[in-house]
Amino acid sequence: MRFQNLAIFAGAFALAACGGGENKAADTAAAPAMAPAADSAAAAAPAAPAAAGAAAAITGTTHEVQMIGDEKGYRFEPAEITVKAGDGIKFVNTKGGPHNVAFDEATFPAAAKAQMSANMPESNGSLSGKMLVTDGEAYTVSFGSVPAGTYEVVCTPHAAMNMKMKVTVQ
Ligand SMILES: [Cu+2]
Repeated sequence: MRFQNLAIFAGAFALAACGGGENKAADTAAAPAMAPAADSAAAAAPAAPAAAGAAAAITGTTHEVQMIGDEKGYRFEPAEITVKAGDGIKFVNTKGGPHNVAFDEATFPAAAKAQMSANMPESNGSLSGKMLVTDGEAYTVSFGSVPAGTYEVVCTPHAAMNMKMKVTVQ
């Protein structure tokens, strides 16, 4: 486009040089209309907040998952875990935080979001837990009343570094 405008300008100049005509209009008329990016609409639509519900307590085993960032990269250890409904997972910021625990809103079953959110302390109706900043800080999530399924978990600050895991509830 820039090259084309230059060509038009050069042409106009050439005409002006030999004919002395009025050619100023050409270059403004040729300016392309820039369409604004249509990304504001998507950002403006908020996710529907989950209805407030009561947390379902842990009635089974509490498993532990480490959240680690070091020279080997960012990861959950283990990266896959299977629990029973009623079990809990204690996520520990072992190293390299801040880390957090966020279930994938896009793939989490809609009918179970409210319960999952209620089972996540300080999630404010979302499926994202608070940031764990201090080494050793833990965040415990109950899988009470959560339906069977495999759920994707991501650490929001390190999503781009593939810090993800899967939790299967039996
Ligand atoms: Cu992380």
